[in-house]
Amino acid sequence: MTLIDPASQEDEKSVQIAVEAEKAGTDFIMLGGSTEIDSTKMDRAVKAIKKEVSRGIILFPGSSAMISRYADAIYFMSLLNSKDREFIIGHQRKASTILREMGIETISMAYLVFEPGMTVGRQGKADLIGRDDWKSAISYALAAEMMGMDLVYLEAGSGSPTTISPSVVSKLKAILKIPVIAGGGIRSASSASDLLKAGADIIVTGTIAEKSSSVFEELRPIVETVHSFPPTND
Ligand code: 1GP
Repeated sequence: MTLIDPASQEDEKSVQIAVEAEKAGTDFIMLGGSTEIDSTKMDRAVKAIKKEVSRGIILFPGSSAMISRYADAIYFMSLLNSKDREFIIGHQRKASTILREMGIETISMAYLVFEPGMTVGRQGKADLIGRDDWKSAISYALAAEMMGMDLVYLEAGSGSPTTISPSVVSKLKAILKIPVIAGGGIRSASSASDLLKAGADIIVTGTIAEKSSSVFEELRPIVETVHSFPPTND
């Protein structure tokens, strides 16, 4: 999946990234990030991308304000290792009624932020999970599964110099039943491959597309690597 942060650039550039990412074979466009923007701006970005791209758009909101009725779905996410309850259940409480009224599909997701965490670690007041702290990761992820969440997102932070640890992913996948998303710091087919071999079900990249002059060239080998692995969950 390709993450585009509509706060990082003009809509025109977001559209261009989405078009190239679709050409490169990405499966979904994720729209969102840590920088606060309101629903009017989200609406504008979603509509602009939808006009040019047929891939589904899933919102990846940094707050309850980052909602758009024009998206195909939204990650209804909880930053389980935040020290601030606002990121665990506060934004979610504020958004739930409006999401039901909009009728948008919600995909419940546990969001776990690992070291170094980058902007989302700071903004989300995360009690960061150590890169190799698989025990802590497993306890959070299993709790999420037992609470009925659909997915677990393991996040190193956008722009991180390292990805989450493949060995933590494999320990987690050995006992977890729900799919695992890996994101943060993935900039090459080989780092994607390491995470996929460890059992990651979904790979998310953001920065590599936003910073590149040729999104297609950068994303193609990563997407091909992802698609060369058989699906690990039903
Ligand atoms: C951020 O995991 C995503 O939520 C993407 O990270 O920008 O480092 O690819 P990058």
